[in-house]
Amino acid sequence: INHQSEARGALIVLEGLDRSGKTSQSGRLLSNLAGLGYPVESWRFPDRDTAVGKMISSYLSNKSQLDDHTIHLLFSANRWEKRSLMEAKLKSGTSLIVDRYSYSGVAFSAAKGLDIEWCKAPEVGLLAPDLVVYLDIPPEKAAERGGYGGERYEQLEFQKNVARHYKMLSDASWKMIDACLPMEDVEKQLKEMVLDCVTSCQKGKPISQLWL
Ligand code: 2DT
Repeated sequence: INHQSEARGALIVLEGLDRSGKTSQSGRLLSNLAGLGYPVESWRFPDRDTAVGKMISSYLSNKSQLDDHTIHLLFSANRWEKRSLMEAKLKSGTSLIVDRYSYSGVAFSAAKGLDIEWCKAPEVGLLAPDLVVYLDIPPEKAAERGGYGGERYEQLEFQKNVARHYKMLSDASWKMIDACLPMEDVEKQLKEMVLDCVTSCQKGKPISQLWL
């Protein structure tokens, strides 16, 4: 039997504050895994290319205003519209590195004052990540990094509030990396964690669903 052909891919999620290095590290991780011969893709949420994603993008750049509950549900809908493709990719053996997921969804909306349980509800039934890596950086340090881009949410006081909500959502299964370390060190730690996860998924760890 060729077990390799039946091995599924891993769902790896990177979370962290704005400017914590998620996007740079996603790119490095993608090259590292691809270089080792693993089928892998890099995704991000929000996916601004879909119709829902365009509404989200317009909201984030302050070109439109939406009620806090409404935008929350749009972010969730944006994950739901990718769910079946996500499952198909994983089952076909491709690992996905996802820059932000449901935890961003809950942390950012709850930081505005929405009830956490209400925020989690529309995420129930989405695919659960096999690994959540949190790039940990003090909000003040993140703010010092080349400034924010001027989108909604890119303000120190709000980011501090988001950080508090991430801490509330995190559990013992999350892997933390000190995002103040040099990029190469973060990259190396991330690669090791992810290789472990990819291996356990190949060995048959089942795909599960949110919210755990
Ligand atoms: P980027 O700067 O990473 O494109 O994120 N956000 C993101 C939410 O409020 N809810 C969500 O579900 C997701 C995925 C975080 C754009 C901003 O959107 C926020 C930052």
